[in-house]
Amino acid sequence: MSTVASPEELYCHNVLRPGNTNCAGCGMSIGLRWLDEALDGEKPTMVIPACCGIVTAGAFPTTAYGVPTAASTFASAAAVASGVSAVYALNGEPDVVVCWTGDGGTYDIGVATLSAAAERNDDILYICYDNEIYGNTGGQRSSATPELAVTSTTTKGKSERKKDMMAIMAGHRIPYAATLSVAHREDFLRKIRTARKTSGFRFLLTLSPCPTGWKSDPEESVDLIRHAVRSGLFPLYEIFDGIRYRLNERPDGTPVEEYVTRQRRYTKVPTDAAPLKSYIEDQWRYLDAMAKAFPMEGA
Ligand SMILES: Cc1ncc(C[n+]2csc(CCOP(=O)(O)OP(=O)(O)O)c2C)c(N)n1
Ligand code: SF4
Repeated sequence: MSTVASPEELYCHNVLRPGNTNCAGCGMSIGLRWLDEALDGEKPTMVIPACCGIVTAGAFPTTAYGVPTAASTFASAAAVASGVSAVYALNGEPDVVVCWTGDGGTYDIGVATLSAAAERNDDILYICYDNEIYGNTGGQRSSATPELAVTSTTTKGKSERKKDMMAIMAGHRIPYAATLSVAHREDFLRKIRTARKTSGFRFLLTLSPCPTGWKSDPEESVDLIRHAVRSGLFPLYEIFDGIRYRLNERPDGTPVEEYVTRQRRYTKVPTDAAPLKSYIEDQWRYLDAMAKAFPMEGA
């Protein structure tokens, strides 16, 4: 029996197929493949606004997406996903509708319809791949860009802190929200499966390495995210019903410098990276307080 995958196996059933336009080391490539894996054979319907994620498909008439995919404007992505989900429900066709968007589409341009869909608790799995810039248009700052990072519009390093999108989504009291790391495979798959089993609005946020915008080496992408988690810069946690917290990993003392010095977007960072350290401290004080006051049972 041949061990070579047939063209059908290779090209027809995957969310993301070979031949896509992602840069080497792009976090989306891992995220989309793990999304596929965690859905255990179920084919999602994707809704993707005008970010790198829709360029990924390639030029018409071909497409690198192996599942039904709708391209939307930024402002309408969550609304389009709500509509698709409602039609599936009306037709009695069970389906998972995934809204796959960058941070520009999530934190900034699409936040109105995102908020509306979350407030209505529409049955959508919303996944933000957060590369902390507007990657597709040359790496401008977004409200997800961290303090100190150099972008094409913050040439001396950003002055403001990263927006806390998880807290904003928790404020909508949605059934499930979680952060995901492309360096923590089992945790990533588990959270997608938890989200899949939950009905209503689900929000997942994954820090998505972008060698082009972060000015990092493609082969370091996964390691960078591992350092972001270990240093406490990108905490892994879950929020149930907008109130009950489960913290999945604690900082292990890895200095945040190990993360920033490998990315040339941080070349203007002062050598001690003090603002990022105080951001980490504040973030963990907040998360620890929430998890203590409102623990998730079994956490
Ligand atoms: C309303 C609107 N504003 C601006 C643009 C131009 N634009 C196209 S892609 C893009 C960047 C989007 O960034 P993000 O959502 O973070 O995704 P990424 O490109 O990083 O994958 C922008 C600003 C647009 N298409 N529509
Ligand atoms: S610019 Fe960044 S997010 Fe866009 S495809 Fe390249 S690595 Fe991925």
